Amino acid sequence: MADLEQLTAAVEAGNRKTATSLTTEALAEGVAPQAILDAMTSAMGSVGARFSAGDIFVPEMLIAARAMKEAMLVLEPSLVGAGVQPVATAVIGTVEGDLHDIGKNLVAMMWKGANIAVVDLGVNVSPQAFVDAVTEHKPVVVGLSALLTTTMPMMKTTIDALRASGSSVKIVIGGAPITPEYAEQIHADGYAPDAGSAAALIRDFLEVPA
Ligand code: B1M
Repeated sequence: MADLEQLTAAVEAGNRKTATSLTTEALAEGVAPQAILDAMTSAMGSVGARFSAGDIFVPEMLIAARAMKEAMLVLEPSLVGAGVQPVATAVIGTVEGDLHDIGKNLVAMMWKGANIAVVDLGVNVSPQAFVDAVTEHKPVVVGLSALLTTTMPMMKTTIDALRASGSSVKIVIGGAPITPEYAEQIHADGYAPDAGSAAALIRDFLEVPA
């Protein structure tokens, strides 16, 4: 009998082979795809919390995400077959003028781990491109990343453009130079210091259990 607790542990430990074979086993035994997905998102929730607490670091988080990604390749056809949908859509990007994307990619990865469909606009994203993506994809959350003090003001320009377009989408910001005070000052809806906290924050917005 496939053990979903073992699957959670395998993803958390970044054990790709075990995660994939336990997923195959669980599907063969008729375990509901949603329950299998929940076991994996729960693992990524723990990974995020441990990363935020400083108990693990970027490599461990990447390894766990890779294990989930591989097991998801096995699970995805069954999820689609069972009509299981992502809980929401989020748009993310690094603001205009800024080419740093490692942190932004980690946030996108953790959001995917929380079963959120992520539209990643990449780097150097103009305010208008964010507005267009919100119009097209109707996300629940938009994430803005900036790593340079010189591109921080572009976050405000982007938020102003989104609000001027009439959007009330929740806006989360983050990046090394960003502070909670700055987030408040430019009227962002949320600030996350790291990728784990960004996943916890989006779960709070969506009222999704960890
Ligand atoms: Co650049 N760079 N860089 N750089 N770079 C910094 C940021 C810098 C602090 C280095 C330094 O001088 N000590 C400095 C900024 C100084 C400042 O503004 N005060 C700097 C500079 C000056 C520059 C250039 C101007 C250098 C030059 O050309 N003269 C130039 C700018 C280019 C541009 O963007 N227009 C530049 C270029 C580059 C590279 C292209 C070479 C490369 C980026 C490669 C890439 O991203 N694909 C690079 C790198 C690698 C860095 C450092 C070394 C590492 C950044 C990183 O990836 N950290 C960085 C120094 C440093 O941070 N120690 C530096 C790891 C990553 C996991 O952390 O991105 O902070 P981080 O993400 C965290 C959190 O911040 C948070 O979660 C992540 C995971 O926990 N987070 C969010 C991030 N986004 C979030 C969004 C959220 C929530 C949380 O919600 C949506």
